[in-house]
Amino acid sequence: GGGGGGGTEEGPKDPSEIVVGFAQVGAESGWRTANTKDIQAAFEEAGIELKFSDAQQKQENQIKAIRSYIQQGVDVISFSPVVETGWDAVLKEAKDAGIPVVLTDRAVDSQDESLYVSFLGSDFVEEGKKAGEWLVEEYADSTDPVNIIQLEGTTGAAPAIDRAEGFAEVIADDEKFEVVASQTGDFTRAGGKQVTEALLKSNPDVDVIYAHNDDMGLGAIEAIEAAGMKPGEDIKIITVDAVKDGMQALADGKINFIVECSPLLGKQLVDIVKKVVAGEEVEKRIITEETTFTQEEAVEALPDRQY
Ligand code: GZL
Repeated sequence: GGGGGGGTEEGPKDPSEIVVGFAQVGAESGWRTANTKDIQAAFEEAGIELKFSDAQQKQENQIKAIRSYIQQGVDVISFSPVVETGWDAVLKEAKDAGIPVVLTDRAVDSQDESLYVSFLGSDFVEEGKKAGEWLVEEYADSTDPVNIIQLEGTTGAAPAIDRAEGFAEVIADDEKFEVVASQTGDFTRAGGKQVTEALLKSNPDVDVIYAHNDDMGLGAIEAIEAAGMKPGEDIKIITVDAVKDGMQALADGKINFIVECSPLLGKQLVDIVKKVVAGEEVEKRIITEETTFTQEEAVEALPDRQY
């Protein structure tokens, strides 16, 4: 209980008394491991106990973790929903238990917005649009067809759905752009490599690969080189995230453009938790700041990249 007078009035809790349960997606990508590190460091720094679980990208494991946090009576539950659907029941259980939920990174498709107090993360449709805008600019002077392979993120995940939507919206304006094949690589390097190997066989004259994250783009680079072609030249590559390995490939000319998606959500999540526990208002939707990188900009930025 906090300080202050007797009775039921609880003063604001000291950070050392707050317990947060976090259900992470998994460790599928460089982005995810950077996100985990940043969140754990932020709570360590704030002196707030963080219970942490890794769901290996399985929704049922995230639901199990959320249920265990409810059982343990944590003060706040936070998680990054691996897919958009299927959360209403467990979020209702948290609400009935009086435990506020903060979404980070990915969204849920719940119609009932009372099931979470805040959603902190990027605007993935905007990220897809930025990728499309670079492509439109890059091919502005050409009238030849531009054949695109799209490497989708995890099926049903908000970033996969939205990055495809934003990209499609922008390239729809010019019929020279055609997505000749689109398949999920599940946000992993291995997935990106396998899918690219298969799709290059069935689509030999591909101009561009649009990968929903760096890791799948790095897998595509391996597949393109194995096929005796030059990534970044014979086939241009656009990715999203801007983690160190992606930025290195961009600086090396193997990727052509990266749309940043910041994994550094830890400090903002700590602030939201403190406000929620203190009974203060929090914004329902907090969109993270992020930019884009060309090859030249990657050379400049690489030395200072934190992740
Ligand atoms: C985006 C995040 C995505 C990253 C991938 O915020 O959900 O999941 O883009 C990660 O690298 O796997």
